[in-house]
Parts: sequence; C-alpha cells; structure tokens
Amino acid sequence: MRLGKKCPVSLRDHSVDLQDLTRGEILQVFIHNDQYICPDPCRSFQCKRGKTCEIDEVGNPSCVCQEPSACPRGNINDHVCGTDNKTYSSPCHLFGTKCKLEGTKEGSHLHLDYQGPCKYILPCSDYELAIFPFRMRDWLKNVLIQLYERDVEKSGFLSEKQRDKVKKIYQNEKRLLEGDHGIDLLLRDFEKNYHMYVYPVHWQFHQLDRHTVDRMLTRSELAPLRAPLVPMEHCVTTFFQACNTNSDKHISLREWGHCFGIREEDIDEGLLF
Ligand SMILES: [Ca+2]
Repeated sequence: MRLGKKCPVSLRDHSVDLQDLTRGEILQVFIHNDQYICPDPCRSFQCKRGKTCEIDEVGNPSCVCQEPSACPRGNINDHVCGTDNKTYSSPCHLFGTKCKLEGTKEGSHLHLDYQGPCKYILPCSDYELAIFPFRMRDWLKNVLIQLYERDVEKSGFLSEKQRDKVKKIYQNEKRLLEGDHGIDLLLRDFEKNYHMYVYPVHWQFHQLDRHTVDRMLTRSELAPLRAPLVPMEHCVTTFFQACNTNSDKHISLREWGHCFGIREEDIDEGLLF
C-alpha cells in the first residue's frame, strides 16, 4: 500500500510516523508489518565505480560523481598509486577524481596503477623479462595446488571440474615442489613437465575474465592480478604490455597463452573453467 506522502532524505529506509511526513505528490511510503517505511530508492540502485547514487528533487535515483572528499578516510593499506603517479588515499578517491575528469584526456588516462603509495619501480631488464613467465607460471601452478590442498580439507575452494584437473598435477610424482627455484631448474621443469603448466595458465585467465563473451582481458579485468603484484614484482607492467602483441588494449586468450609459453595447439577455450 502506498500513500501520498513525501519522505525526507533523512528518514529513508526508516520506519516513520505519518505526522512527520510532508504531503507531497509522490507516492513514496509503504507499509510493512504495520509500520510506515520510507524506502531508499538508492538501496538497490547500482552505480559504476567512481559514482554514487543520489536522489533528485522528484525522488528518482541517479548516479553522480563520487566527491573524493566524501570518501571514507581509509588507512594506509588503502592507498593506491594512479597512472598519473599520484598517491590516492583509497580507490574511492582515485575513481571519484577520475569521474570528475570525465570527458578530458587526463580523465581517460587515469587508472589505478597499483596498490600502495607510489614508489620508484625499478626498470625491468631484458633478462628479468625473459625469466618472468617461468616464475609466474610456477607461481600459478602452486596457487592451484594450495587451493587443492585446502579443498581436500574443506571443500568449496575448487569446482569439481577444477579439482579433477588439479588432482592430476598434484599427484604427479615428478611435480616440482613449491620453493624458490633457480631459473635453470624452472626451465628444465617446464621442458620436462610442460603439460602441468597448461591448465594453471588457462585457469588464471578464466579467473580474471569477467565478461566471458569476448575472451579478452581488459585493463580492469587484469587489475586484480596486476595491482597487488606491481609493488613486489617490478616486471609485471612490462610483461603484460609485452603480452599484448597487437597493442589493442586487450589481452586475448591466444596472447595470454603465448606469453606464458603455451604452444598454439594447447591454447584451448575448453580449458577455461
Ligand atoms: Ca591484444
């Protein structure tokens, strides 16, 4: 049941006394368990990052730029570095700033570069770049093995299909155990046990690929992997730039597979699970 009463913003989502409401033209109050409730039109209204929901004069919700100064203050762990090489107090501050710059060149070039305050990132040498995929592939395999081990204790970390796949890697006696391995060992292992690395590389792509229709990783899809790694691994940015061989801003599954050394014939959409 709705009544011809207008909800003041301060009472949104609260139960109210009808006398407290001003008579308005908008039907905004509903009755729930014998109480009058002022609904909050913003409650189920989604805004994209950098925007926040606001209610206009006629009571309709709309998305407006997040005012950076109104962002939750956050602590030092929330700091992020923007591609403008400025430290922002939190992603909210960065994306609010980006929103306010919408339509400008500065705004379109502003992205979250990495987590943590801006710092000097060492240049990545050719040698470091060349060995990076070996280290990262090994790491991906170990992440999956760890998930598998946790899943054995308490299920819910992997799907059944994933579990079957990782089980084979886990049970392989020739598996290189977790540790800080020298490049020679990683290189030899990749040659000898190449097949163990194929699924982990696909798995990571699938984890990141949120809009699965195009089978492409956009900058924002790559961010959950990239942003926390950059402060620790100075080759991450160069590596992913090099992966994008046709420089079109997206990393396709083929580009991804190639940059991890997966052979053309083993790059398989069927392994994206
Ligand atoms: Ca590309």
